[in-house]
Amino acid sequence: MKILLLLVTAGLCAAQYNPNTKAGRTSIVHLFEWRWEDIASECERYLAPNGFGGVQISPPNENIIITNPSRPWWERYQPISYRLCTRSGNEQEFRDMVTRCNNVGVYIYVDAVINHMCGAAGGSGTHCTCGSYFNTGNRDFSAVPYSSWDFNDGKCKTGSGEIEDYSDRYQVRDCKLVSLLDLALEKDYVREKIAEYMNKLIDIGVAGFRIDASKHMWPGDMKAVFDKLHTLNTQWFPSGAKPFIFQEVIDLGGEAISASEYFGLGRVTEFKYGAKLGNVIRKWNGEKMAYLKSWGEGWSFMPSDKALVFVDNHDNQRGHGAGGASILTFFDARLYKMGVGFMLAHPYGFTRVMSSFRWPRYFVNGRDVNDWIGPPCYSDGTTKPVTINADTTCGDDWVCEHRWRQIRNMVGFRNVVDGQPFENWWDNGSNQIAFGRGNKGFIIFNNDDWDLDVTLKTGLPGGTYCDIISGQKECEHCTGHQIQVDNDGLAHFQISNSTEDPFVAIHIDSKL
Ligand code: AAO
Repeated sequence: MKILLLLVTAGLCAAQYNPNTKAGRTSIVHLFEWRWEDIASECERYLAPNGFGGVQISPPNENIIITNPSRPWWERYQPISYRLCTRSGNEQEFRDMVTRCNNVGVYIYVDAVINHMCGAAGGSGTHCTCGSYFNTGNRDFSAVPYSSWDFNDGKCKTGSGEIEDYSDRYQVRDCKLVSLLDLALEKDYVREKIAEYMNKLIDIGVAGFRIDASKHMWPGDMKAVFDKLHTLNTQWFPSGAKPFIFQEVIDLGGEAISASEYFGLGRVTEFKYGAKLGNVIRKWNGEKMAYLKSWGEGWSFMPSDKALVFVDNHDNQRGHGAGGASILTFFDARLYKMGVGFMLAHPYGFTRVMSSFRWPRYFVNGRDVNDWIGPPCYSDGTTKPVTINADTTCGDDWVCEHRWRQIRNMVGFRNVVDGQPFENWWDNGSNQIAFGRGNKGFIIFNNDDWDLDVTLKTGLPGGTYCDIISGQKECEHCTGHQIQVDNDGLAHFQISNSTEDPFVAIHIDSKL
C-alpha cells in the first residue's frame, strides 16, 4: 500500500514531463497555422487512425494584425489579450476542436506566449484579431487588462531597452526580445492573469503547453505561474494529471543561460538535435552516420527524459531562431525523410513531427527574404482550409509532412517499438547504418554514394516483413519491398544509393 502511494505521488510530481498521450501513442505533430476546424477533422480522419498522440497548435490567443508585411505568420507571437480568437478560429471552434480531438484520443498542446505582449511599435487601436483596444505607448492592453505597471521597462538595464547581449542573463530575461513588450512575471497580478489564461485552456481540455521564449523568463517566475495551474479535465484525463510542459529554450552552448535551468519545470526543446542531425545527414563538417551509434546523451544532449526533439521547427525551417543552414526541411525531401525516419526510430527524447505550409523561398545574401510569409490565405487574409487530394496528400500549399507515407509509417514504428532497447547496431564505418529496437523493429539506412548489400542480425522473429518506407502492409498484402528474416533473426538487405528513399524499416506489425 505504502509503495503504491509513493508511486502515485511520484507519478503526480513527475507528470509535467509526461506528455499525457494515450498509451501506445508516442509522438505529436505541429500543425503550424492550421485552422481549428481543420485540426478537428484531421484528428478524426487521420491522426487517430494513424497513431499520432497529439497536436501542437499555433497560439490561440488574440494577436496584433500586421499589415506591413501582410499578415506574417509571426504576428501570432505578438499577443494583445488572452481572448481565444485568431486566424485559426474563434473560441467556439477552439472548444469544438479540443472536444473532437480528445474524443478520439489525440490531445492538444497549446503554444503559450506568456513572456511578452506585442512589439513596442504596435501603436494604438483595435487592429487585432478580436478587436480589443490596446495602446503600446502607455502599455494599455484593455482586454487583459495590463497597464504600464505590468511590464519590465524599469527593470531592464540596457540603453536600448532591448536584449543586446546573450551572455548577460539579466538582459535576456529583463529586457525586450526583438522589441516585444516584456511582461513583469515577478508580479503576482501578471502571474494570476497568465495562470487564468492557461487554466481556461486546461478546463476546456488541453493536455499541455509549449512555453514560448522560456529563455527570456526566470525559472522561478515560471514556477510560480505553473504552481497555480489546474490539473487536467477529468472528462478525458486521469484525476490529478498535470499539464505537460515543454519549454522553448534555444541552447546550442556558449550563452549565459542553459537549458538545464529549466529541467525542474518540465521538458525542454533540444535544439542541438536538429542542428547536428542535419550536419550528419548532409555529411557536412566530416560528419557521418556511423557516428550516430552514440546519438543522444553521448552527443552531449540533455537527458532523454527531459528532451522534446524535432528535426525542424517553425522558426529554424525558415532561418529564424537557431536556424542554421544544416537544418533539414521538406525542401530537401529525400534527406528530410531520412532525418525524420532516424528520429522516430531512435529512442532518445519525446518526438514532435513538423507539418508546414509552403512558401516561395528566396535567398538574398544567404537570407530568405520571404521568411515572413504567412499561411495560405485568401486576398482578405483569411486562412485557407487544408484541402485533401485524392492521393491523401494536402493541397493549396499545405505540405502535410505528417501525411507523407514514410513519416506517417515511422510514427507507427515508434509506437510499436516503444520501450524496447536500442540494439543490434551495425555500421560500415561510413554512412550505412542499421539498428533494432529489441525484437520489435529494425531500420537500415544507406546514405553513402554506393549500394548497400549486407546480411544483418535484426533481433526480429523469423518471417516475411513488409518494408514500411517503400510501402506498407495492407490486409495481408505488401505494397512495398518484402524482407525475409530467417529463424536466427538474420535478414539480407540491398539498398541502392540512387533509390528514392534509401532506407528500409520493418516491425512486428508489418509481418505478413
Ligand atoms: C517580429 C520581427 C521583429 C520585430 C518584432 C516586433 O521579425 O523584427 O522587432 O516582430 O515587432 C517570432 C519571429 C520574430 C518576430 C516575433 C514577433 O521569429 O521574427 O519578430 O515572432 O512577431 C530568440 C528567442 C526564441 C525565439 C527566437 C525567434 O530566444 O525564444 O528568438 N523563438 C520564439 C518563437 C518565435 C517567436 C518568438 C519566440 C517571440 O518560436 O517564432 O518569434 O514570441 C540566438 C539565441 C536564441 C535567439 C536567437 C535569435 O540563437 O540563442 O535564444 O532566439 O539568437 O535571436 C546560432 C547560435 C544560436 C543563435 C543563432 C541565431 O545558431 O548558436 O544560439 O545563431 O543568432
